[in-house]
Amino acid sequence: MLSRRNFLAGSAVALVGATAVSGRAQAAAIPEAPSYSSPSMQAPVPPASGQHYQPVVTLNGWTLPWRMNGDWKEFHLVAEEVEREIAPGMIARLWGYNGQTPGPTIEAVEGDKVRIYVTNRLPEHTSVHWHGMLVPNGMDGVGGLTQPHIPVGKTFVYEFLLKKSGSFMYHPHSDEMVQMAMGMMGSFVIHPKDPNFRRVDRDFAIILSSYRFDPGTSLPQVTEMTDFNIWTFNARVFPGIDVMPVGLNERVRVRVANLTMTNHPIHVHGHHFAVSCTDGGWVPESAQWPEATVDVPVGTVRAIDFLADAPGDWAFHCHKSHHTMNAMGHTVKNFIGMRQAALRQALDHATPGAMAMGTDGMAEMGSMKMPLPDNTLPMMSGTGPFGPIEMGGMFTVMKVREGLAPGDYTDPGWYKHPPGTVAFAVEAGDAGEPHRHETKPAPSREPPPTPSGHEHH
Ligand SMILES: [Cu+2]
Repeated sequence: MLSRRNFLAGSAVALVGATAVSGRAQAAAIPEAPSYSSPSMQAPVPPASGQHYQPVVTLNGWTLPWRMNGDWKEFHLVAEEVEREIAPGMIARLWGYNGQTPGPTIEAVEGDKVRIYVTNRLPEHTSVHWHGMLVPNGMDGVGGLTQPHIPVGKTFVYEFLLKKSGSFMYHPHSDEMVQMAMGMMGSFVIHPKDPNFRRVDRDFAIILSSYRFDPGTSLPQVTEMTDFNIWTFNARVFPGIDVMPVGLNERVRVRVANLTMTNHPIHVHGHHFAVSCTDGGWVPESAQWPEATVDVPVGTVRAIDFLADAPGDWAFHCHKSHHTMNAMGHTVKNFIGMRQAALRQALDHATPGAMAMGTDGMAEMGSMKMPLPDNTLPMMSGTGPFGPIEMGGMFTVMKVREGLAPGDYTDPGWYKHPPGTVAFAVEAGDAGEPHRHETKPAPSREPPPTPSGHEHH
């Protein structure tokens, strides 16, 4: 298996090779291609020059640095093999850009002229399509239709004016089924020219991607059409997904882009929101309506805006309940309600030593420590202040807190509920008004260290 060290050494060699063949003058003109190998969240990057904007935060991701060359904003994407930690305990061998999948978020401003270099270090040709963006036809990135595919080892340049602000994506339009199933995608955010237009205090970017991994393997099945088993926010699953820390009464935007092969109803607890923007542009305020769940169809972006006016730890997740699970067998028989003794007897007869499980539901999976094949995640995991959180996949927590400093994205820990505000057990014999047996977090359960560490870079 390719080790990280060998892989990096290999990339460096490839870079030297690529620049050597493209000629000295051109090599000097190509901007550096930054690389990021960590799945931890990079703090938002305010623009170093030019028009100010509120930068986006990519959960478990980062933003691509750029340089000015005359009046062109220049970026350099490198399509290449990457290793992605899906969550602690599982490394996937995927394809992406500049060291990660999803690729870095590209941020620019309406009216910018952008020049995007794309170097192909994949084992096959590729191209980049700027999804939802209004570009000249020859810059649309459809291999064979609007440009030749970018051959292995070559660098192509895309140049266009950013006509409209909004929430977009980039992904290949070459061998699309394979390249997207291998993780090639990224967010592209164009900020409005007027920094006060629909301004928010926190702006999160999430791309939904899905994979089919057979147990114990690190390469996804790229020909899978429907039976995916790893459902991700930015190629991470719960409990490996960054939390979303939000200051009380801040205005929040979450941009959700879907490059899976099915729709995802994204549900936010404790708040009502409106869809402010799609990959077709801004939704006029007069055309918005309140929502608690928004369906994000395949190949679209939905940006939701809301006021975070309720303190607490609020679940933020896909509402398809099998998308908040990690890899599991889908042919498991339903034993709910079956009498254990009869079941055990039958099982002992058929498969001596087998475990009878699931007669009361599958919640026990949340705390069960079963031996797993290497490089495979439990179906559900993660522990909260009150016990196991029986989730995996597309699930994270929005942590709304009073007094959170602007720009602070460190995990504030678990919410401390005001006394008397947590659901509680009643006891037999309680008469009239139920006696309030205060529910306390389990004392032994400290908030676990944040899986991704939330390093600031
Ligand atoms: Cu879903």
